[in-house]
Parts: sequence; structure tokens; C-alpha cells
Amino acid sequence: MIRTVATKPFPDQKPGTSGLRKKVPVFQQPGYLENFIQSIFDSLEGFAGKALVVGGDGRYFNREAIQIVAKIAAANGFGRIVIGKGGIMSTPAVSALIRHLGAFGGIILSASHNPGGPDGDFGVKYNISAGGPAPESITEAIFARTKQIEAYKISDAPDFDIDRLGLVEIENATIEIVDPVTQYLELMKTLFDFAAIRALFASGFTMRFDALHAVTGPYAHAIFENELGAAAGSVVNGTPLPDFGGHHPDPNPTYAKDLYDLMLSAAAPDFGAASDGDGDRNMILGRGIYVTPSDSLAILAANARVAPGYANGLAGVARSMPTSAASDRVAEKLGIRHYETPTGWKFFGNLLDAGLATFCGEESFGTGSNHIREKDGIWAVLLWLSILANRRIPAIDVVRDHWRSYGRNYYTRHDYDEIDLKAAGGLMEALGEAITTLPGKSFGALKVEAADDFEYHDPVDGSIADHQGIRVMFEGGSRIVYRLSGTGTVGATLRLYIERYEPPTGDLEEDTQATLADLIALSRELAGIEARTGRKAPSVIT
Ligand code: VG1
Ligand code: CO
Repeated sequence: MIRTVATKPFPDQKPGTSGLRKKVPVFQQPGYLENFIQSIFDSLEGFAGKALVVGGDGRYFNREAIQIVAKIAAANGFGRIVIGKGGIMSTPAVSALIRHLGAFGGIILSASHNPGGPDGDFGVKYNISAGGPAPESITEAIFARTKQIEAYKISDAPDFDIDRLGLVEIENATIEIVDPVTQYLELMKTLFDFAAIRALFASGFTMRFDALHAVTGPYAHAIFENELGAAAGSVVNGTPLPDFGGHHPDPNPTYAKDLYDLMLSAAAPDFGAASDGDGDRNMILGRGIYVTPSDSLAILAANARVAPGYANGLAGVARSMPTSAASDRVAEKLGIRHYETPTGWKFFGNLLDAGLATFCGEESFGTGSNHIREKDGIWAVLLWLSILANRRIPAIDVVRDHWRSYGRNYYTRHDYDEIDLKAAGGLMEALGEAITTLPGKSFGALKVEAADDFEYHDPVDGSIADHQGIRVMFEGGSRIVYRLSGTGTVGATLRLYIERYEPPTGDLEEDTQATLADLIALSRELAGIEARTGRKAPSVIT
């Protein structure tokens, strides 16, 4: 039976950079998840009888949430609800399956790189039929609906078994429990030369993939070890855990420290990679080198043709605004388009749909292509492996070659986590005012050329996204960017992005933090970070 349950709005259900993220106890309040899911469906039209894909990253509350989402979807008239076994399906696999099935959309239960467990974070994201995150027009409609909602509809069917492959009927919907890896693996086989990568491993090539106890474990075991012949044990932390083993499932030098330290040690394998909670991020390392995500995007774009899926070249490359300009240089040399979008994968959707861009990337360890409409961690690793299989030189030489051809964008991001909300707001407001007076000013050797609050005009649908971050640009191409995170759940997180370009003929082997020291110091001074937030140093440096 379908029950209609009276409810009251929660005032705080505004989706951020990537869906709604809150602490688990917030999501566990009666009606909280139900309201949000019903508000999503209330904001959509035409899904009666159609398919919905539901995935999750296995974090705490995932299993309960899957039942609630499926029962509300069935009660609202979806005809087919496709769920990954155990409630597990990575964000890129959900995107791939939505597209493959021609589904109406999908719901992803994840707070991505945020920590999990009973006191950790939970999250919900809605993806559209193209497979990508809902655009702002939809997330705004959902938020508006959450403030009005009076009731939700839910089936009173008993819980179904999410650990057994097969079909279950609920109301007029068929629930289908599928293997989360199968279709994704098939898609990867259409893009990459698996035989070539197999030959690489057969030649003695070694790798470590750290799944950080998050969703990519099953994918990595199936693809790298079983399909491609990486030695058993190449995938570590490959079993998804509800609390990710107590760590942040965030593939960066701070939270994937074991892998990072190993790769920079004498015991390093040839190649290392890690992915995040929901499998859309990637960190890439070679023996003796950490590849910044911005460089990785540029290198993948420059070498894309080695993979069959991209043998005809790329239409264009898009990057988020805070991502370094390294990929722009590749696009210019290849004579293809390049775009600068606001932070968040949803802004790439139109460019990909319109065929204007083939590769996209973010400095936050996100890389992907037009094969789906999400960033894709395993995909990035497979493309790196394809390049290494083709060129047969160490990863460190691939990177150095790249710098010698294009120059190097020294790049770092400094995060100040959990700072006071008011202090963060005041800091951004003051910077917003300073952009009018900064141009023309000099700070030591650094002269400000321009400053603005980034505004994006979508070339496909004409929509405008404003207030997307303060940019301070210097003569010679150096840059400082400031923005507040839209994915945190405690206080505010201030992100500083700092970049300096060194041409091919310059010094390409400097230490990043040292070579950027004057810009880093200036970035703190311009924003008055210590005075406003009390913080002397960032919490995370990537
Ligand atoms: C962060 C990253 C952004 C990314 C987003 C979602 O957002 O900076 O580039 O798209 O997370 O990634 P913010 O607003 O906190 O800076 V994921 O892998 O957490 O879905
Ligand atoms: Co993620």
C-alpha cells in the first residue's frame, strides 16, 4: 500500500556544490531524507513508469537510505528501480548506467570525499537523464520545494534484500538488484585497449591502487587485478566499509598518505593511484612523483589518442576556474577549444552534451570525459595506464616531458577547514570589495593585472552563474583564487588556489611550496586570514 505521510519542512535542505550533505544524525531525523527525496520527485515531471538508478558509496546509513529511496520512488510512480548489489554503485557507474538504460535519472547516496560513520557525513545527489548532476535550475527548484513540502508518499512494503541479484516487485515498480561493476566494465572496454594494458602488466609493471575502503574496491579488483592482470594485492583497502576505516576517503597527499609516502620511497611500485568515497576522484602518482590533478588533466589531454576511445582526438578541454591553466596550453597547441567553468561537475554537462568538450577536469582530483557525465576515478587510472603501456617510459618521465614541451604550472591549494561561518563571510566580502582597488597595485615583484569575482556565462544555454570565486591575476600569469567550499558540513571551509607559470626553458624542478612562497604569503595577507580566522596555517595542502 502507498501511504501519504504528513511532514514539516526542514529549512536547511539547500544542495551545495554536489548535492545535499549533512551529518548522519541530521539525515536520520524522521522525515529528513524522505522530505528531500519527495522534493526531488515533486520538482520533476514525466517519470511515471520510467527507470531510476540508485547507487551509494556504502557509507553508514546507505543501506537504510536505499530502502527509503526505493519505496518513495515506487510510491511516486517510477516503473523500474535499478540498484547496485549491497547498495553499492560508484558515481561514475551510476552515470554510465543511467545513460545505458535510457533511465529517467538517478539518485546517488554519497557525501563523496567527506568522512563517514555514525558521526560522519551523508549525502544525496540527483542526476538527470543525460547522466550528470542536476543543473542549478533543478537544484534550486528542489530547494524551493523542501521549504513548502507537506507530505511524502511511501510504499509500506517490507524491506527487500539488497544483497541478492534479481527482481522484487513493490507497488507497480520492479526493483532490480544488479552487479554494480558489469556495465561499467563493458563501457571501459570500449574506450581502452585492455590487451595493451594487460601486456604492460605482463612485462612486470607494478602498481598500487588504494580504494581507501570506499566504493572503488570492487571495481578495482575486477578491472586491475582480474581483467588486466595486475598482481593480486595491487589493490589495497578494497573492501567498502561504512566508516571507511575511520579515515577521510579523500585521495590526496594528506588523506592517502600511506600511498603517497610509498610512491616517494625506494620501495615504490611503478604506478600508484587512489580514489574517493564515491569513485569519481583520482590521485595519480608515479615512482618518485606526485602528479597534480591539473597537470594530470593536461597530460591526459595531450596523450589522449593512445586510447581507442579518443583515437580521433578531442573536441575540446574544459576545466573548472580554480584548476591550473596547464590544460589550456595543451588545447591551444592542439588547436581545440578550451573552457573555464565554475567549480562542480554540473557545469560541464552542457559542454559535453553539445560536443564542445571531450575531456573535463577539476583541481580537486576530478577528471573525466564525454563517456559519462561525471568525473571518473577508474577511467583516469585506465587512461594513465594506456599512456604508460603505449610509451613504455616511467610516469615521472611522462610528466617531465610534458613540462619540457608546455612549461609547468606550479600549483597548490590551501584549505582552511571548519572556520567560523561569519569570519569566512566577512573575509569573502572584503575581498569582493578589494577587487576594484587591487588592479595596478604592486606587492614586491608581483603586480596585479586584474581582479574579479568569477562569473560564468554558459555558452550552450546562456545561463549565468555568478559569485563563483575571487580571482587575483598578476602580470606574467600568476594567480590567486579564493572561494568557500560548498560541500563541507561544519562551519566554513576557505579554499585558496595558487598558481605560477614557468616556461619550458625555465626551472622545472623546483619545490612547489618553496617556489610559490611569495604568492602564498601574499594570499594570506590580502585576505587577512590570520586576523579574521585566527588560523596561522592551512589544515590541508594539496
Ligand atoms: C569540492 C571540489 C569540487 C568538486 C566537489 C564535489 O567542492 O572543490 O571541485 O566538484 O567537491 O566533488 P567544494 O565546493 O567543497 O570546493 V566530490 O568527489 O566530493 O562529489
Ligand atoms: Co566524489
